[in-house]
Parts: sequence; structure tokens; C-alpha cells
Amino acid sequence: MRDEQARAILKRNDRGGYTIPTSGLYPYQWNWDSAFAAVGFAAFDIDRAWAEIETLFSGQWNNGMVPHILFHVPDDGYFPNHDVWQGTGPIPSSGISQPPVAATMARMVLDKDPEAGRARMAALYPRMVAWHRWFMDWRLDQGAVCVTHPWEAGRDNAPDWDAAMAAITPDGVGDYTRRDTSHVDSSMRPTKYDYDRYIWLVQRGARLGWDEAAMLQDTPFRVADPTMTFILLRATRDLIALGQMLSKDVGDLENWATELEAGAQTLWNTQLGCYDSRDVVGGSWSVSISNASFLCWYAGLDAPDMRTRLAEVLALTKFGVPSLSPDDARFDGKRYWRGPVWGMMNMMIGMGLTEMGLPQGDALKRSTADLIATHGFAEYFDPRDGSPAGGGTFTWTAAVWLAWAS
Ligand code: 9YW
Repeated sequence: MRDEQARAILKRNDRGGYTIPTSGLYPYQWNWDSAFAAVGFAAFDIDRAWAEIETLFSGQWNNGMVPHILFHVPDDGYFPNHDVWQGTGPIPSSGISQPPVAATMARMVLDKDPEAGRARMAALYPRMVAWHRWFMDWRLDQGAVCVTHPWEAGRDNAPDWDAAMAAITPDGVGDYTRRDTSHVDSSMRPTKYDYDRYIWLVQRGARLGWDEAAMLQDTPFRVADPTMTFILLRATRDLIALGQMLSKDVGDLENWATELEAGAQTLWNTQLGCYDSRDVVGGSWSVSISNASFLCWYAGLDAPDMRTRLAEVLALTKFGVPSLSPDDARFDGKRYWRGPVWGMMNMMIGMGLTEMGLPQGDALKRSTADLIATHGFAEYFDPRDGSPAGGGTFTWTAAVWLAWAS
């Protein structure tokens, strides 16, 4: 029954060539959501899976950046819309990116039917390389990948950004009406304090015409982040494999992988014994054991201490890896990226563990299957009792079910 429901959710959220995360709350095409949607579609419609990724890359900017949101059809139910973002690409868009899972998901789609996908992959390949090059040109700090906005990491209100956010005084941000809290209970969403700073950063980027060099000057917000670093490293390894399959020169990609591997080690917080976020401007660690920390195996990096951290965190929850360890004083089981469990994070962590030959990968798959089978296709879940939170009938939760958990 869940299989059928998952397929129905993808079809219901399909807007023709792209999928929205859920109607109401998120009425546009989101970057990493779409890549996950593609592996969901690949379970029953390969052609539609490729179309999802192709539509995402049709919004790529001249500088290689692939935006975090493509505003295909205007919708007043969302804020901030394109009039606030003023993205400068071929399709109305935001001005920042999101974790580059696309190459990894495209490789999974290709594996389903290599013959059918080869030409489509070949057309996407240079675009993916250009996007990765953009990250390497504009987002590195000592080889680790930085975010320039909390939304860029896809983990909007994680404690990872607290110090950098506190350094912003959101002067002149003006009045605005949030739309998210009319769709979802405000206790499950970021606070007004956070939103003022999100919008202030968007206004700054728009004012600077999203010129990366100009934005780097005196930036208050630049955080080296495990989500981005591990995901870009993993996706670069997948692009290398895809490039070799297509007989391309993968020399640049190999250099990037080496640089990112070294960068990942600059995220090791010795005192915490865990991968962590570094505020590049302020210089402090976030001191968070988050689900992004545990993406190390997905990136092909093992660390004995991380196995211990994982065992400690899993002992405190039943449904997989929470976005923040429950024994952290900042933990909030329902508030978005400060506690809840997210299906696609479980999937990436589980894939990594399994690929590394660690048995926890299978256990994580089983607990994610149990979570979705019992509590449905919510956006995210309270890790203490699995209760569904945020939006419902969510695309990436359906995709995780079809591609991995079921
Ligand atoms: C926003 C769509 C997006 C996800 C992000 C998640 C949230 C809100 O929803 O962002 O307005 O961008 O944090 O990871 O892509 O599901």
C-alpha cells in the first residue's frame, strides 16, 4: 500500500517536468528535492526521472550555479518570491544553491537502465561539471565547502548557523509577511529572529546582483559545512565514474576530490570528536553532532570516533539519525533542523554506511522503513516518537521509500 501511495504522491506533486516538494508550503522546484524525486521516479518511470534532472539544469546560471529554487509559475502562497530574490539566470530563481546531490542521484538513475540513460547523462555531464567548478571557485575555505546562507545548506535553522546569524543586525529588512506559518504550525518552523536574518541576506545578495566576488567582500555569513563538503565530495566521486564511462578527461575532478578530502578534515572538531561546522568569519565551532556530521561515510570517509558518535545518538532515538543529538541543550524535537529526523538524510547516511560495509546501514534502512510505514510521508518526524511534522505528502519522503527504504 505504501508503494502505491508513494507513487501517487510523486504524480500528485508533478507539475510537468518538475516536482514540487508539497503543495501549499513549497510550490516551486527545489534543487536537492528534485534530485531525490528523480530516484523515486526511477522506480517506475525512467523517462520522467531524467526529465526532473534536466528541468533542474535548465535553470543553471552562466557562472555554473544551479539555484536552490526555480520559480516556474508564480505563487502568492510563498515568501520570498522572485521579486525579492531577483536571481539572474534563464528562469526566475533564487540566488543561492543547495547541496549538490544531483550527480549522485543521476548515477543511480543511470544504473537502473544504462542504455536508455546514456545520451541523457552525456548531455547533463558538462553542466554538472560546471556546477561543481562553481563550488570549487566560490565556496571553499581550506578545501571545505562553505554556505553563504542557511538555506544554501538545506538545513535552514540548524544550530550550525547560530553564531554567524547572531553577527548579523538585520537593519532595514523592512516589513514582510511570512507564508510558511500559514501552512504549518509555527512551533515547527524557524523563528522570526531567524527569518529577519534570512531575508536580510537575500536582500544583500540581490543588491549586489548576486555577483560572487562582490558578495565575498565583508560578508558576515560564511560557514564551512559538513552537508556541502561531504555531498560535493561524494558527487564528485560519482562524476568521476560517470566521466570515465563517457571517456572524458576527469583530471580536474580528481584534483577537486583530493582538495575536498583535505577540506573535510578541517571540519574535524577534536574536542567534540565529531565532524562539525566552522564559522569562517567568526572563527567558532558550532559544537553540533548533527545528521550532516554522519554524511562522512557517504563521502567515502570513515572515522572510528564517528562510529562511536553514531551508536550514542542512535541509542537515544528509534527512527534514525536526528538533525541534532537529543542530548544537546539546543535540541527541539519538532523544530525543523534542530532535532527532527529527515528521510533523505537517513538514506544518504545509510547508503554510506552500507557502502563502507558497516551493518548500521541496514539497521538505518529498517528504522526508516518502519518510520514511513507507521507515520506516513511527512516532511520530517519527531525522533522521539516518530510523530509526523511539517508538510505532508512530501515528495522526498515518497522518493526515499521507493528508491531505498521499502
Ligand atoms: C525553503 C523544500 C525545502 C528543502 C530544504 C528545507 C526547506 C525551506 O524546504 O527549505 O524555503 O527553502 O530546509 O532543505 O529543500 O523541501
